[in-house]
Formats: sequence, C-alpha cells, structure tokens
Amino acid sequence: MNGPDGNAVAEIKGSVREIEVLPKGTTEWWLVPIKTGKFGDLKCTEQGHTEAGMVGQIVIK
Ligand SMILES: [Cu+2]
Repeated sequence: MNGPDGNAVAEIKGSVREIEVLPKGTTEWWLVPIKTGKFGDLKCTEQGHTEAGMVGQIVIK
C-alpha cells in the first residue's frame, strides 16, 4: 500500500478481496503466483463503473 508520496508504506499479506485506489493514486501489488492463467474478474464494484469500463485482467505466465 502506498502513501501520498507514492512510496510503499505497508505490505498486505494474505488474501486480498478489495482495494481502493483514490483518484490519481497508484498502488503496487506484489503477487506470489501459484498457477498460470488469465483471470478476468478484476472489476470496480461501484455502481455503474464496471459497465463504464473499470475492469481489468491479471495475466500470470
Ligand atoms: Cu470505479
């Protein structure tokens, strides 16, 4: 998790169900992959945002 200056301020370990990135914010997310594949269920849960295109895909090679 990153602070206002963009530098990491914490590491979150364990399952992550939800993160919120504020406008103009960034975050880094380190993953320890346990299997390869394309995972397309990354989406914003705010009403109407998924339909507006706030979706993503994680590709683990
Ligand atoms: Cu959104």
